[in-house]
Amino acid sequence: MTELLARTVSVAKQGNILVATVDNPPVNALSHSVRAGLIEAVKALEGDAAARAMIIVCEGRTFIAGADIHEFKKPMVAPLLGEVIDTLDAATKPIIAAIHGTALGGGLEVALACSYRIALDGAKVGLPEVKLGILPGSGGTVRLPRLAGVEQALAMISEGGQIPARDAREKGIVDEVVSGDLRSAAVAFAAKVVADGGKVRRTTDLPVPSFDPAALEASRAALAKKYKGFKAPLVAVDLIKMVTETPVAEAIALEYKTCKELLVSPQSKALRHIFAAEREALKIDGVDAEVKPRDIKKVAIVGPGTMGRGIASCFVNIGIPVTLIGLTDEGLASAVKAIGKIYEGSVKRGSLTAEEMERRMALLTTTTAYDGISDVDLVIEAVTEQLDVKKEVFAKLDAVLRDDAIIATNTSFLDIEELAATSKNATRIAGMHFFNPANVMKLLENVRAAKTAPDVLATTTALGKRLGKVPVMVGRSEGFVANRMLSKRTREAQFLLEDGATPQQVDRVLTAFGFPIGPFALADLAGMDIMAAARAARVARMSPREQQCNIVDRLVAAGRLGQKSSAGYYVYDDNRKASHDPAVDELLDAHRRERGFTARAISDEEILERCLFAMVNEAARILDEGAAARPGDIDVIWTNGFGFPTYLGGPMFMPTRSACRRSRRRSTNMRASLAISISSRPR
Ligand code: T1G
Repeated sequence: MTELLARTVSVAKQGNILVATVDNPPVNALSHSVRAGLIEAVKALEGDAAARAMIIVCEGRTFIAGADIHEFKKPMVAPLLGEVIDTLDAATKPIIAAIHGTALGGGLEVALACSYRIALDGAKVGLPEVKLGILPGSGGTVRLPRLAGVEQALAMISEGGQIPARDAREKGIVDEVVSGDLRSAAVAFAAKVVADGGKVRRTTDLPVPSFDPAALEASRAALAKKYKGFKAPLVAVDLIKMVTETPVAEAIALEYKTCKELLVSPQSKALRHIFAAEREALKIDGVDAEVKPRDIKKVAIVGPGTMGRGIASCFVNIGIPVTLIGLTDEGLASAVKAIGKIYEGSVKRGSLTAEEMERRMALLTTTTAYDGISDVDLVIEAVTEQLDVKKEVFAKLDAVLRDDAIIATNTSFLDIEELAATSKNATRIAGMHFFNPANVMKLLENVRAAKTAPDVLATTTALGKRLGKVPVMVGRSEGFVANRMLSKRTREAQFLLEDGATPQQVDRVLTAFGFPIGPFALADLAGMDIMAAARAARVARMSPREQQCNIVDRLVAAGRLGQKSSAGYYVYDDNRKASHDPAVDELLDAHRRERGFTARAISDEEILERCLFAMVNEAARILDEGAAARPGDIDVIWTNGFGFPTYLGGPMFMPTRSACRRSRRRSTNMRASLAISISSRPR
C-alpha cells in the first residue's frame, strides 16, 4: 500500500487497482481539497502504467453529499467541480464509484462521470439541488437522462428526491448493488472490469432515450401546482428539454450557466438559509455538543385525544413501543381505531404494506392505569389544556416512574415552570409541543424549563430528529414562539376587519403571499369555540383594543363555529367548500358601529405589512427575552409549522431584504421599530 496524495483524498494501490479514498467529514462534501485531490487521483491513475482501474470510495457515513454548501458564499477556488468531472470523463482507464450512505448532487455527478457505479444495499442517490433553489451544475442533468430516461431524470431533478440503490439499479443509474464490505466488493468489481478488457464507458456517449414531450409539458403544470411559488422546479423542465435537444458540450455549458444564475437568486439564498438554520437549530444554547441524549426505547403517552393519537403513531412509526393511557376503555378503543384508520389509508394508497401496518399497531398498547409504565424512558402528557388536570397527571407520573424517566408536556401555551414546580424532580421536565396533525406536521417545538437537565434537552432534540421532525428548542413564554407570533398575526387580522377589510380580502392577500391558508380560513378550520377559549384564557393580559375586539365571541354567539358548524367567517357546503356569507358582513358592520369604527378601503400592501410585521415585531420581543436562541430558529418554526414559504426564508430572513440588511447592521430593534411604525398607522 503506498500513500500518494492529498489531505482529504488519499490513494492506495491494491494489485493493479488504485483505491482513491475521500475523507472529508461530516459528509465528504466537494470542498476545494477534495476537488483537487480527485483530479490528482485521476492523474495518478493515468500516470501509473501498471494501474488498470481505480475505485472512488468514501470514509465515514456517506459517499460525497454534494458541493460544499459552505463554499457558496465565498469566491470559488479552482479547480471547480466542472474540471473534476471533465477529468473523470476523460480518463482512459475505467473508474468505479463505490457508493454508501448517500450520493447527492455533485456527489452523484462525480459518480455519473465514472465508467461504473456500484452501491451498498441501503444507499441512496439523488440530485437534491432544487431543494436549495438551484439545479445540478456539473453534468447531472446531461448524464442522468442518458442512463435513467428523461421522465425519471426529470422527476429526480425537479423534486430532488433520493432513490434507494436497488431502484437505482433498476433504472440503470448504478450497475451493481452489493452488501458486506463495500471497499473489497468494489476492488473485486474493478478486477472483473479489467479482466473483461477494462472498457471505459462514458455516459455522455449514450444517446438521450426517446421520451413523450407531452409528458414533459404535463409535468410542468403538475410541478407548478405542487411547488407553488418555487422557481427551480419549473426551470428543471426547461433544462431537461434543452438537454434532449442540445449537443453534450453545449448542454453542459448551459446547465452550468443556469445553476450559477439560480445560485444568486433570492429563492436560493432563502432555501440555503433554511437548510443551514434547520441544522443550526439542533445546537442547543448552553448545552455542550458532547452531552449524550438518553436512549429512548419505551414511551407512554397520557391522553388518547387528537394530539395523543398522532404522537403515538409518530413513535410506533419508528419502532418504539407506546403505552397509551386514557380515562376510559371506550376512549382508548376509539383512539386505537383512529390510529388504525391512518394506516389503512396509507396501505390503500400503497405507501405502507399491510405487514408494516400490523407491526406498528402491535407496538401500541392501551391502559387506564398508571402502574404499568414504571419501566418507560419517556412520558408525553397530551391531556386537555387545563393546568390543574395536567398537574394531577404529573403527580401520578411522579409516583410510578423511574427517577431518570423524562416527563414531557405537549401543552401549546401553558406555563411549563408551573408544571415543573409540581414535580419531585424538575430536571426531568420538558416540553415537546407537536403540531396538529402530529403524525404529519414536521415541526416540533421543544420547550426548556429553568431546571431541565442538559441531557434531557439533548434527548428531546435527538428524538425529534429520530421521529423525522424538525426540532427547535424554545424557552418559557406564553404560547412559546409559534403560537405567540401567530396570535399577534391573528390579532392584527382582527383589527384589519375593524378597520374595513374583509375576511376574504385578508385571506386572499396572505395566500397570494404564499401561506397555504389565510388567518380566517384557519380559524374556521380550528373552530371558533377553540379560538374563543384561547381568547378567554388570555383576555386579562390583552391590550384594551384587543379586549374589545370580540369578533370571535360574536361569531360563537351566532352559532358560527367554523367548518364544524358549516359556518364561521365563511359558509361551507357539504364538500367543505368555503364561500362568502353576507351575514358575516352584517356581523362585522354591527361590531364596527358598536366599537365606533368607520370602515375604510384597505390596500393589500397594508394588509400584508401589518400581518407580517405584527409577527416580526413579536419575534423581536421573543429574541430580546431569549425565548428563542436565534432568528433562524424562528424561520425554521414558521416554515415547518405554519407553511411560511421556505423560498422566502422565513419571517426573520425575509422582511424587505434591504430593511433586513440595514436592521442586521443597525440592530434587531430596527425591524421592531419598522413594525411598530407600520402598526401604529392611524386606524
Ligand atoms: N456541504 C457542506 N456541509 C454539508 C453538506 C454539504 N453539501 N451537507 C451536509 N452538510 C453538513 C451539515 O451542515 C451538518 O453540519 C452536517 O453536514 C450533517 O448534516 C454542482 C451545486 C447528506 C443527507 O443538497 O441532504 O452539489 O450542522 O445534519 O441528517 O450540482 O445533510 O453538523 O455542522 O443534514 O445525516 C447538493 C445536502 C449540494 C445535500 C445528511 N447536496 N445534505 O443528512 O446530517 S449542491 C445536498 C443533506 C450541489 C452541484 C450542486 C444531508 C445529508 P453541522 P445533517 P443528516
